[in-house]
Amino acid sequence: MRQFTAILIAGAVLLTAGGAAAGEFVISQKKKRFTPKQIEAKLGDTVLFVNDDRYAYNLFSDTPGFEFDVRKQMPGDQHRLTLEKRGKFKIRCVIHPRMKMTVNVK
Ligand SMILES: [Cu+2]
Repeated sequence: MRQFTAILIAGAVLLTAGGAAAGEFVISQKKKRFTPKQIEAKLGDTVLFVNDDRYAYNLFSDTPGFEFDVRKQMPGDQHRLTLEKRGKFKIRCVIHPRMKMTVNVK
């Protein structure tokens, strides 16, 4: 019962914030692929990268102004990225050169 009340309150907070509420995108890394491969986000949204595979991954971006490197992500690891800047950038993987995805922050 206590948990149910907490959920109702959380829903009310989201409604109050309206269109400005930040959202979260979940990106799965599996079979040397990002799913989804492209997201349209807004400023303040977050992206949660989840390694759903049995192998290590290493996400990074070398798009000028958006550089980051998650370093080695072991199976099951999660990494959350907050989108603090508008623009479009690519994310790739050091270990699997064919892995690519695009993030567009509006
Ligand atoms: Cu990879």
